Amino acid sequence: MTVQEVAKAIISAEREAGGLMLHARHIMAEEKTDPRNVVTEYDRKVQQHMINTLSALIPEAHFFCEEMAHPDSLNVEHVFIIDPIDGTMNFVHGFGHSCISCAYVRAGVPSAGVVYNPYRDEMFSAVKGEGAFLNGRRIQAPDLPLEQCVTCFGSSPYNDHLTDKTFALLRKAYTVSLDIRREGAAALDLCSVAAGRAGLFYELELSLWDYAAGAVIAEEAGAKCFTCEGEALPYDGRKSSVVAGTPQSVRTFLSWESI
Ligand code: LIP
Repeated sequence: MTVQEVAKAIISAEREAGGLMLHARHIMAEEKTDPRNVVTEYDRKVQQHMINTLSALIPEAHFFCEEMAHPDSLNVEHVFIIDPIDGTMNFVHGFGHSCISCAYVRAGVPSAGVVYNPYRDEMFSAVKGEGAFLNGRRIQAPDLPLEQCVTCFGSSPYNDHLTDKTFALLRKAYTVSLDIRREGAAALDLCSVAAGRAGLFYELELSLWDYAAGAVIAEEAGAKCFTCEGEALPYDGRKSSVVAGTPQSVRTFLSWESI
């Protein structure tokens, strides 16, 4: 089974599962840890569809998914890292800006990423070393300075202790860049960077399933992705900060972090 074949299977599974989101009715938010951290029956339905489909493809694969009580271990040959609905708050409130995110890690190497926004029928995909695509057309993150870019950010709503720093950074970004956006789905923010829609994205704490696929896509599009301390993004299951963007914009952001 080649990585390309796995990526095609993920694309197909996400497109099928996207129908569950589009046809959702009476969406009821269930509180997980606090009112800002919610899940719905559709998160679980999408997750189960992805697991059923991909485990039929690779029976021995492990799954590291947001709505699993105990995600599988990551230290095996084949791992799928899935956020079944990234942007759940948007989904619950009808914003029409959420996605299904799935990364494929083979022998510890993030090898493919697929992010599907069913509301816009936008399928972002990448296989390591083969570039990034939107609906099959190549996408590229232009190396522009932040002054010529829009900044996306995430507010880390589950982590009040990060609020002051998040908005201090936002003040700097707003002063330098063309404008700011908080769109509510980290995976789609990373794809906006890959597509050249945004030149910078940051969020001070995300789970692996939030960024695993989008980071592969952004890097294959020529963007740079690091932790907000300028280190390589972890794929060991830890939560992490994320900054992604054009090389120039990321250098600007990281200079702020050092202040
Ligand atoms: C969300 C992220 C968002 C972040 C939220 C949450 P979820 O993912 O996409 O950027 O700010 O805290 O992590 O919970 O909707 O899958």
